[in-house]
Amino acid sequence: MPEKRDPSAPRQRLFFALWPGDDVRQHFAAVASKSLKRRGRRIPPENLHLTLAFLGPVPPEVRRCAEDAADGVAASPFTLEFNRLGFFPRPRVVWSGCDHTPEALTLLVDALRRGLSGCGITPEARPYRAHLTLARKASVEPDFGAPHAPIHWPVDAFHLLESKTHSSGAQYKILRSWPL
Ligand code: 2AM
Repeated sequence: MPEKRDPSAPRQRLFFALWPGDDVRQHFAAVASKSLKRRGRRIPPENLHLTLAFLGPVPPEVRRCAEDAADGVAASPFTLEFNRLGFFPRPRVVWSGCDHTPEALTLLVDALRRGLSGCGITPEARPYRAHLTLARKASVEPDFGAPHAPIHWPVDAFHLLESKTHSSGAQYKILRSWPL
């Protein structure tokens, strides 16, 4: 468990994620441009990411605990193949996903979830579904889905990110990175 809390300490909104390089990012942006046109609020290309585990707004001692947990994660590099669009109706999110989830990704997410539960963060109960959000507040048929040109993303690191919300939208900052 994290050390004792200082209730006046400022909180940071944190999450672990995979962060694409520029070329992969441009491929996702191209898929979004081609497939979504005016559907929903597109994620700006520079913000595209794959969330692994969401911590929410946490105080400094929970951030330290999460970083210690990540230090203890041993995971292998892997390559993701994104090849289809899908839709989550409740948050109205259009995403790109993979037909096949590499075991190394599942093991990485499980290890992070286990580590975070030791920091007092309730782990997400649902099985992990790798999805890279392309647009929010989209209006499409609930069963919307379509294949897209495959995007190969070789993954050799994961990251801790801070999210800040401004009137102009979300701003993400990589705080720390861990090689796989
Ligand atoms: P998603 O778009 O892949 O679903 C940073 O805010 C990221 O954390 C978001 O892009 C979102 O990932 C995820 N996220 C935000 N709020 C969340 C919540 N309440 N539960 C789980 N994940 C959340």
